[in-house]
Amino acid sequence: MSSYRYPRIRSSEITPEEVWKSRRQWMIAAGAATLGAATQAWPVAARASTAATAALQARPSAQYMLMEAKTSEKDATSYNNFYEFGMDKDDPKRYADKLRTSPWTLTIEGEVVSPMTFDLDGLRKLAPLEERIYRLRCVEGWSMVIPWIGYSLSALLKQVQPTGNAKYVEFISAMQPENMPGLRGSSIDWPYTEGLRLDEAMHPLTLLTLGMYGKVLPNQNGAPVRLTVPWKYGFKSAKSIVKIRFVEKQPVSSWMKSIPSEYGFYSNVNPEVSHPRWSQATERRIGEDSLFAPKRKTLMFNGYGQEVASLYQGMDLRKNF
Ligand SMILES: Nc1nc2c(c(=O)[nH]1)N[C@H]1C(S)=C(S)[C@@H](COP(=O)(O)O)O[C@H]1N2
Ligand SMILES: [Mo]
Repeated sequence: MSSYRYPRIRSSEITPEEVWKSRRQWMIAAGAATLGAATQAWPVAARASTAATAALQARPSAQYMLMEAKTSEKDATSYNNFYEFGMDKDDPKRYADKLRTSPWTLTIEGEVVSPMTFDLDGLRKLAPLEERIYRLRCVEGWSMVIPWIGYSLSALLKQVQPTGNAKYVEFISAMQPENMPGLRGSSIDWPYTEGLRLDEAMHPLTLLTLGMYGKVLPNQNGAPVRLTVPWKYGFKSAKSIVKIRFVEKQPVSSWMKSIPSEYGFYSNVNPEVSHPRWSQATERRIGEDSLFAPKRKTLMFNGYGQEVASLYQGMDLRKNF
């Protein structure tokens, strides 16, 4: 634990942004217009309060601040993969407001001495929240640079004391059939499931993510709690997690189950090993979509080789893709 103290919180930071914005607009309107026009502004504010994302305080990480232009918040929250809400990039933004994020519990079980269940408040208070800027690289060939908020997953995992049999960690996303139109599709064996080797899960880069862009996670980005594993393809970063299970055998992820020829367990970003449908040599940075924007070269381990290459020493990464 550090001795970092949270700055005093201003009211603008604990009020959902849209509410204080529209409240400010209402005050401006009230000053300028008739009372009738002003009262009409209230229902709008009330509606916004349910969907708005509240500010979340975090200290900038000393170690993990990528010096690259950030993707705009608008792009990062409107171009998403969250198949529970549909296959198109704009489906998550359109439909994920239905996701029920409160109450939320995350249960940690399996090969552990003491299984535990956390609510959101417990998760937020478990360790100091940090802002970390990470690259996110989707296997489809695009990437973003996002300021995430959270703390190393290891801080959470240590609480339950893994047994000697724990070799892998499995992550299971929420299933809310009444709220997730995508669950009716059979492309994926629901619930969305991912996995990491124990040392990958305990690596300090692996982020238990509770927010982004200074706010709590928007639903379309995996509210209220997701994973961010920046040296692996984006699909390893499971959204809206409800269960973490320590296991002895290598888990079979949803993607491995549905298309075993295309998806392996490791899924490290590797420009030298192409996916059957997509070369992984280059990537398109979201927001740089002009005809003249040069494609970027994809970096081994998405640029995190210095931190993680040693985890794979002696492994054939063509076989273990
Ligand atoms: N539960 C769940 N998690 C998921 C997905 C999903 O469909 N369902 N999509 C994955 C994929 S393919 C990517 S690229 C990232 C996208 O994260 P973002 O929308 O926050 O950029 O989330 C990953 N996590
Ligand atoms: Mo992805």
